Amino acid sequence: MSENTIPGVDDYDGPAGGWGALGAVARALSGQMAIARESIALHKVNQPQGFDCPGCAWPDPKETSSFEFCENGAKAVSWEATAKRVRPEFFAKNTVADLWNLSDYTLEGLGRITYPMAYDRTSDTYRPIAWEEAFRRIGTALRALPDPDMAEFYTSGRASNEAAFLYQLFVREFGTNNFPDCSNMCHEATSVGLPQSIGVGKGTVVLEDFEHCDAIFCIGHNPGTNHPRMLSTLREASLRGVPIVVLNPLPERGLERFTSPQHPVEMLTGKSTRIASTYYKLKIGGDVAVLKGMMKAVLTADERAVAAGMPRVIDHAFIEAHTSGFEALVEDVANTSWAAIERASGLTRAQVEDAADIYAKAKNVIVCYGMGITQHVHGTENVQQIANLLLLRGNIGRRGAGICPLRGHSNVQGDRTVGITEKPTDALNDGIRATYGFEPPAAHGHDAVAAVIAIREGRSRALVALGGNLAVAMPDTTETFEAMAKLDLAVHIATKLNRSHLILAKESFILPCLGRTELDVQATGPQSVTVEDSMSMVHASAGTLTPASEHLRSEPWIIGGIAKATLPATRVDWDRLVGDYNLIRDDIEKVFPIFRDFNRRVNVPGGFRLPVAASEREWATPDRRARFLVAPGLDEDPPLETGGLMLTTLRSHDQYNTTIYGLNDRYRGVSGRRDVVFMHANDLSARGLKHGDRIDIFATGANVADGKERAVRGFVAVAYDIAEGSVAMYYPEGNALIALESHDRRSGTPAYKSVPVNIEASTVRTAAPARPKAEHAA
Ligand SMILES: Nc1nc2c(c(=O)[nH]1)N[C@H]1C(S)=C(S)[C@@H](COP(=O)(O)OP(=O)(O)OC[C@H]3O[C@@H](n4cnc5c(=O)[nH]c(N)nc54)[C@H](O)[C@@H]3O)O[C@H]1N2
Ligand SMILES: Nc1nc2c(c(=O)[nH]1)N[C@H]1C(S)=C(S)[C@@H](COP(=O)(O)OP(=O)(O)OC[C@H]3O[C@@H](n4cnc5c(=O)[nH]c(N)nc54)[C@H](O)[C@@H]3O)O[C@H]1N2
Ligand SMILES: [Mo]
Repeated sequence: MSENTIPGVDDYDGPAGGWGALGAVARALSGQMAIARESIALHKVNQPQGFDCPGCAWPDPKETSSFEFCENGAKAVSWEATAKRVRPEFFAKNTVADLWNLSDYTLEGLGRITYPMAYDRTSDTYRPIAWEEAFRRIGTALRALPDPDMAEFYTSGRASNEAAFLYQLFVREFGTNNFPDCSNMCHEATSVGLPQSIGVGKGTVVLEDFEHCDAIFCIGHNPGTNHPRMLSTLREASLRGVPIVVLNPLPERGLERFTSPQHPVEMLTGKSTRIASTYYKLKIGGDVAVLKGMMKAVLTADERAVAAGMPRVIDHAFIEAHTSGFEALVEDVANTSWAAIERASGLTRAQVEDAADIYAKAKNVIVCYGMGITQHVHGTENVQQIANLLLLRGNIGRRGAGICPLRGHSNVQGDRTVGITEKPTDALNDGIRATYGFEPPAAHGHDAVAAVIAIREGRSRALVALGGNLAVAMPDTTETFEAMAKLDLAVHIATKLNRSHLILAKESFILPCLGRTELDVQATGPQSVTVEDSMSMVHASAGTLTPASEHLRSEPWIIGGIAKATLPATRVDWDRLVGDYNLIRDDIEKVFPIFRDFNRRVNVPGGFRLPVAASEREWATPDRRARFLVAPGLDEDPPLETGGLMLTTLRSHDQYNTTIYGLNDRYRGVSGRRDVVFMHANDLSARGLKHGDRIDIFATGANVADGKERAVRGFVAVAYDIAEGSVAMYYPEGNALIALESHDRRSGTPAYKSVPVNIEASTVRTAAPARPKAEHAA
């Protein structure tokens, strides 16, 4: 780092985990939680009788394991179980115009919403409203739409299977498949790409496979922050001597070394375990080049082995018996030059060959990946190149081997399984018709990008959001905010206040719900819900804490209320289902036969695994084979302009998506601020800039193809050990740079991780997003 100093920016020398993590938990708890609630809450996380951690979707170790320590899990729990409240009296004293001026961090930090609220235009405040009155007005507004396809029904992936199932049932009976979903911004490239490759859009490994693998590749994910319990798994593998190869443009501490708070000796001696055996800092968007380069090296080694009469390097028997498309892949890889691979990846041929060598020498390989792979213009192709690499040596459908997408929200995968999809299959619609006797809509609906564009163009007039913070999570902050301000109806089912709630429709409602940590009592008594983790394990979750307010209702209850008020002739007995979630599970089983014997199996500790055909080497593809799929070319994204840089947007250690827990990013050495841009020293000096300078960032290429300027200004340049030509800043601060149209062509996943930019010395000092033209505000 250069000699200049920036307040709040320093080098972080420690490992991931360790005492720093314990200290951070203590601070999170003392800042947010009442002591009485805290002691109960943390001990019930991911326990057989407790609630599923609302943090990430990494699976739990063993059926009856003891509580696994996790700093960011503790933050997620304490953030929900906070003692702070935002009450009707607070809303009465603060106009929406005032609230807009608070930061995202402050807004959510106000605490749990306690009462249903409706916007009142005369006073520019949210006012309390009785539940039944809110439902009546929402039902009237939805029924007033000329066409059900003019409403959008968003889901954020924290919703339980039971809530999500009722939600899709209501929306389909209402008559639309407009299901924008947080998954559309996240692993949609997986959901679209993997079914074409291996017949299923989910990971093929289970946790136990990590005990039997001989090499792990971690591509484009940051487990120290986003899936911290995964570090225990990686630590065990490292201690077994398993090579762990990382491909990431940034040096992420959690992937370098880890001190396990579970292991007293490491804690007391200050020792840490190395995680990555090799760390390749590739260029942003260089993944296809590295993956093709590795395949090229493997295929070359195989040719040599054949010529020398040695055992083959590829698994030829598997390829013959189980796959199609191999010849086309060989041809594509042969046509890809090493010069092109080096240029696009930023790595040398020798480095790529070394990675390939580790891959080829390991009998069983697991490849893990996250948003660094999916959130690109060619996200789907990226995912498919990973599948190609694994298939070359039969690394799918075998113990200790497979593909491992790290899912986002704790139940995003489950929500999709129980019907949150804009493209219903015939089987789904048949199941609904047979179970409920109404005709579900067949026409495909909107995903997240299509939904916001429809709202922008006035084709959609209503938004119902089951959780989340859609306006802030989406690209193009300015346009998305302006679009949302045109709605006739906005309904937010939420636990905490966020900026999406402050973008006003003609009628706006905030409906506060129970969180996963809280006791949910319905007509037949306390209820449990179910969730599905990244490895297709389904298990129960039952809240134990006293609800934050007596006026809160569960998500299923709220959905039932809206459904009854919207659909006077409904075919669904909402009260019966809401009164006993076992009956919802019985219905899930009727519509989705894979949930066979659901209520019994979910009560077994640890739950059960949903079938993943590819794990058994059954390929649900058109030709019943796993398919090598060729992606032409190497440049994931349009080439940069001369002097341009490629920007990626990422999460700090103190955030959960748009929820900002704090202003620190400990492992990257940042404290008390988020207005930073990480840059290579050479990229700074090439622009006459130095560490600490204020800079403005201008989108180029595809993100300004419509002729509009997209820029964020007044950020601070931080010299960082990032790949040259690549720069990084936090999400959502960077979202204003990305056009809604800049997304993966095949899956619609926004290209949040490949944003071509120019960077210049700053001319201004503010960075806050502007309030949209408030059409419906006072
Ligand atoms: N505490 C916490 N936990 C979370 C979340 C959270 O915000 N906070 N969010 C949840 C959700 S919804 C999700 S989707 C997951 C997200 O989990 P991750 O996928 O880990 O999320 P990101 O922070 O977006 O970081 C992705 C990583 O990709 C790297 N990267 C960026 N561009 C590229 C590239 O072009 N190639 C490669 N190879 N790498 C690249 C970045 O340096 C970063 O290390 O975590 C979930 N868990
Ligand atoms: N630039 C950039 N943008 C991104 C990303 C990126 O990497 N870069 N990542 C994308 C990804 S992967 C995702 S998943 C999306 C996330 O998009 P979302 O899922 O829409 O966003 P969150 O920030 O997770 O939503 C937070 C809000 O959820 C509500 N909430 C919390 N718990 C509950 C609950 O139990 N029930 C209900 N009903 N509400 C609850 C609270 O009101 C809180 O304010 O963002 C995407 N946006
Ligand atoms: Mo996500």
